[in-house]
Amino acid sequence: MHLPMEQRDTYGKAFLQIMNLWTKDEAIKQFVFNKRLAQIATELMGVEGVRLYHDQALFKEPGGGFTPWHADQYYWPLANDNTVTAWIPMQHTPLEMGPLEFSAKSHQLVAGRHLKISDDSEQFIHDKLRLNHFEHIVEPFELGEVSFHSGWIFHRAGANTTDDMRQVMTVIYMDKDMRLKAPENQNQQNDWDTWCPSATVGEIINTPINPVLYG
Ligand SMILES: O=C(O)CCC(=O)C(=O)O
Repeated sequence: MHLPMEQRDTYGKAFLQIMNLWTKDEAIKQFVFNKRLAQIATELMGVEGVRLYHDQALFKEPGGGFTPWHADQYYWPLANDNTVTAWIPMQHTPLEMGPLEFSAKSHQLVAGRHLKISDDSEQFIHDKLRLNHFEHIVEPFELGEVSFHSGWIFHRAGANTTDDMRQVMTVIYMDKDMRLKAPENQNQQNDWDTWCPSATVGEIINTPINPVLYG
């Protein structure tokens, strides 16, 4: 995280990440455990309730690079598709700052799901999305707007060409009945070890760091 920009790879240039801040700070815990956001996540997925998978603060530095096309659920050892991330910018985020961009309805596309965030994912997914004529949505965010995206939707972000840090808080929700699946890649193994280490494959992820936030 402390390497100069020019020595980092594309993923490292995209943002600095700090995770599970709710375990370190009471004010952030109140924010992450906010029932209104958790209710919206629950209703969007049409489930009975949601649990926390983890939170994540993302800082795209001044001069920070683009976030390559990817789908989040590639990283997650989760048995069903009922996952959603609330992406919450902490400032007005104009196009020059690299707001989150989406490919509308691209959760229907399976090609590209096997790729981690990289130059390869940027190119491969870009080409597939163009070929299939998915609509590319890029809009600035006002302070106070919150974006929700499902785990298999393809998304990216542009570079931050401003002199200000793009600060974003995210909360990742999952179905409260979500079960752990056997990891299918090393990143999913790492996620299991980090975000729900005491969960058991095939069982509901009911651990102390995955509390039910709604329902
Ligand atoms: O903020 C970004 O640049 C990317 C965020 C992202 O991919 C996510 O929250 O799933």
